[in-house]
Amino acid sequence: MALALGRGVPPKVLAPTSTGQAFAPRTARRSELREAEMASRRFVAGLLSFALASFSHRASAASGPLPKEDEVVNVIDGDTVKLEFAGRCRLIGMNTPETVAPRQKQGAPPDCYGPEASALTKKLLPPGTKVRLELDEEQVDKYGRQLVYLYRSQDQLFINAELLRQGAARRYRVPPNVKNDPAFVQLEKDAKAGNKGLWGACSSSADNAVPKARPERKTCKDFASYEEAKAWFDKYFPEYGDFASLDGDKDGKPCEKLLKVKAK
Ligand SMILES: [Ca+2]
Ligand SMILES: [Ca+2]
Repeated sequence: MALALGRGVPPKVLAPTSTGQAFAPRTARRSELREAEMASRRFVAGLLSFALASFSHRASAASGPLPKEDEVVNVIDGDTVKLEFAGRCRLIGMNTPETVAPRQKQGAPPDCYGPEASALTKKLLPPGTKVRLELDEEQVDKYGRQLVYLYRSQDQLFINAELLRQGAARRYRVPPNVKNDPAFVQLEKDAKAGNKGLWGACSSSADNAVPKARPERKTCKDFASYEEAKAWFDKYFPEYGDFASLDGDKDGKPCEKLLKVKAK
């Protein structure tokens, strides 16, 4: 059932807009309660979509954990692609700079080389492109995204690797999904050496495209000052949103009461 569930997550539950771009911030900002609620909605939706798939002409393709072949609906950003069956897929082992992260939703510019990376993935995978999926240890992440290695069916181009080769992505190692990591290490090394893509275009000190591991939750009491709270918030917000619920009014300023303390 878990397999059918994961595969059956209908994109519309997660992405209410036609572009699907609202996904990242919405999921990232979700509180745990909201997560539970969404999980149960996904469960029902998963059941429904599984039932529907069973009657569709492509039921045979959907009988496993994921269909062997799928089709691109659209590219969401450099490392996230929406497929017809698998839904929202995060390419494993690499990370492209953000273009639709919560920070950008609040008006921040895209990260260095984000638009270029997104454009490259769109060029490699236009809507309708047939792709082959390969999995690693974990099939779904905590946001309900499928974790995949994608190969373009027409020529077996390994998309995850191609993005690294062209310097559009940084290697991003997240155990236990590391089976291609040794190859990715080498691709990143070569791209760096050749000043390809972001390696030539972005300052090497910019580490903002590599998601930080999600830390323990904090409350405003854990911070000595607003600046400290803001720094912590900004560090994790791009990847995880306001998971510690420090910014109730969603204005990008966490723990404003710390500002008042300072003013006194
Ligand atoms: Ca990214
Ligand atoms: Ca606020």
